[in-house]
Amino acid sequence: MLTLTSFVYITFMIINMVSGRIRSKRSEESCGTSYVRNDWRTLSQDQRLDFISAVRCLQSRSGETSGTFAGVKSRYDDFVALHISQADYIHWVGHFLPWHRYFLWLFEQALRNECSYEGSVPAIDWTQDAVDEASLLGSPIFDPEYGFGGNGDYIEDISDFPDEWVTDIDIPGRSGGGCLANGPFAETNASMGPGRHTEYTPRCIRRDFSLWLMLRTLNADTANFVLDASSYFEFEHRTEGLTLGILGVSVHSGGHLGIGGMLGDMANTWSSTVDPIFWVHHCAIDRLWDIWQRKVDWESRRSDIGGPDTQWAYPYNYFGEKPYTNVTLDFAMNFGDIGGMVNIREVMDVQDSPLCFAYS
Ligand SMILES: *[C@@H]1O[C@H](CO)[C@@H](O)[C@H](O)[C@H]1NC(C)=O
Ligand SMILES: *[C@@H]1O[C@H](CO)[C@@H](O)[C@H](O)[C@H]1NC(C)=O
Ligand SMILES: [Cu+2]
Repeated sequence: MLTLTSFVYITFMIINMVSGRIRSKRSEESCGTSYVRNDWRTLSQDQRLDFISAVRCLQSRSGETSGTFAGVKSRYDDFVALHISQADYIHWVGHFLPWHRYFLWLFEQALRNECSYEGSVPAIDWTQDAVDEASLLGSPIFDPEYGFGGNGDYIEDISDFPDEWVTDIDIPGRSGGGCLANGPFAETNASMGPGRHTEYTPRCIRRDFSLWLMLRTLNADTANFVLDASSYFEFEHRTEGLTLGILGVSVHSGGHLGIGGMLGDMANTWSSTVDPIFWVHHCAIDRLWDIWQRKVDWESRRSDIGGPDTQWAYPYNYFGEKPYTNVTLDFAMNFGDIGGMVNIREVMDVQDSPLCFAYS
């Protein structure tokens, strides 16, 4: 039976929900400390070095999941192993963006809580770099001293590399392939990969730039095409790519394959996280989603979600039809031993609890 009190209360709740007051009230209460994720370009040299030191700190602390993944030698590797183990379930699916949003946040929390880092994961607005080759190569992100270093040395003949090392589509304009030649991670070994391996296989981090691909996919036109999507379903589709081949590469794969080329780690679907530039690129992608959400009609976009729960199902049915359902806000995402299960609903608003940050 509906008592008068509960009727009044429910009516009050509905009015509040419609006016959006409950959520904003909740976020004021639950976001005790919020922080801002800034663009790499706007950080001071000290702030850039702080981020790099924090990453190195995670790489020097002991991991928590080596019981499950033998290759885990550091706290950083916990995140690498989680991404490898989930990779077949979190790409080319509707929850691609929410999963990576929360993944980035977990990594950021580890930097802040375990390595005394006071900043955030930085973003990068690639559209400012992807204007010509000189701007790309000169991007502060690739700086050897205050950035992540640049390309690997050029390896012309890649025929001796095992299949699992090599990107499965041809990347025109590749120009590297060797171990990182400079930068703070040139001496750092990846513990796992390439690919699905989670046993210990120490090896250098490689990059194999294709400036051609970066210029094509990270420019303002591509970003605007993605941001012009009229639904989350379309936004996510445009972010991951409308077709599987090189011509369909969009903002997400563009950063991965443009930096990783044929031999580089960033190009690897499973183990790309071994290259710390992963975090900045994914932050750029997450920032685009946040911009899209807030650009028009925030009230509906903060709860707009969709896309298949299963990899390679419609609209990513490149290999034939697969049964699927579209994800909803109640879809549970898997963060393994690091983060447990988290519903998409929890990560729809970066400024609300539990995330509590904003993009500048
Ligand atoms: C990196 O890996 C290589 C290849 O396995 C190995 O020879 C080298 O000693 C490792 N370096 C470090 C610092 O672990
Ligand atoms: C999933 O969502 C898309 C876009 O709204 C729609 O075209 C498709 O029919 C939906 N699929 C299912 C199984 O409901
Ligand atoms: Cu990923």
